[in-house]
Amino acid sequence: MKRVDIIGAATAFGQPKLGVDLGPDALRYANLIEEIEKMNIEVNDKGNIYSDFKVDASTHSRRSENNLKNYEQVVDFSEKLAAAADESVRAGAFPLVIGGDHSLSIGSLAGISPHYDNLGVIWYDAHGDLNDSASSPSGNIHGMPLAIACGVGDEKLVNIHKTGAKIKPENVVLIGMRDLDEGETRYIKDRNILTYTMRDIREKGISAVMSDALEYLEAKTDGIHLSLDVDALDPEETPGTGTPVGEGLSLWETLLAMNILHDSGSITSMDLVEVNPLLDEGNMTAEKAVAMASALFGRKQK
Ligand code: 4U7
Ligand code: MN
Ligand code: MN
Ligand code: MN
Repeated sequence: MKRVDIIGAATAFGQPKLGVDLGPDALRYANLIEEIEKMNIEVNDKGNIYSDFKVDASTHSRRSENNLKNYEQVVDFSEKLAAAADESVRAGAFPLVIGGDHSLSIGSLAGISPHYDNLGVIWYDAHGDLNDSASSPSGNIHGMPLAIACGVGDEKLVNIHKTGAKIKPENVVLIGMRDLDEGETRYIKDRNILTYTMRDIREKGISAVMSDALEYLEAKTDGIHLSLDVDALDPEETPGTGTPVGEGLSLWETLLAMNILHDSGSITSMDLVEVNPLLDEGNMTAEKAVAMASALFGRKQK
């Protein structure tokens, strides 16, 4: 890896709560760049990407076209982010896209995936993010990015940056699942997506889960993108996030998971998402997210 490019995805348009667009700066305050540099890795902070649309607190997420809230904003933001992520991979860097809500993965995967024949994806999250506008109970686009990347959903969103699906469902692994909607469960079953629920993790242990996920993906992909939603962790660990779900992963399990991914040498890009400093206790969620990213880049646990 030549260097890590930090791309700040300062967007809150994928969900209704204000403040998640401040996530990239909360991560910088928590010394994200310095901690990665400690691993003797060159870091290039490319600053933040913003939508041309400004967040209006009085109308944010109220209007919904076809059950897709803030639709034009998300389309606009996704195009911009895709261009930045594309440029970063083209330059030989490792894009670390920091959010921002999880709708940013529409843009990051659109920009990154064209550089691979078969990009694998590890989706580390409490949620599957596999809804489309018909199955979504909320209309919040942060619950849809993985479906969109697989080519399911609104045409404009599916065709961001490059026409058609960006990844294949057989190249996806879901880890940490404990809040799946009906339509998502059906899609996972129909496409036979490799899924580790919290129960699976309790039974097998996080280390076996990560090794199995890697073995499954390494055999058939030429790069692996990690999409880490901090709500994969238990809300006691990461309270500063918009859609917390109890009985989640612990920090130590996640640091171990990141060390295993680091040791594989197989991860080629990453999203770090859903840090909302306005919902946090101090800046603890950002601080833990920085620890997770550092572990991915090789910081060892004692
Ligand atoms: B996140 C939800 F209904 N599934 O679609 C939805 F439970 O990026 C939650 O993982 C989505 O934080 C959570 O709105 C999106 C809901
Ligand atoms: Mn989530
Ligand atoms: Mn998510
Ligand atoms: Mn969330």
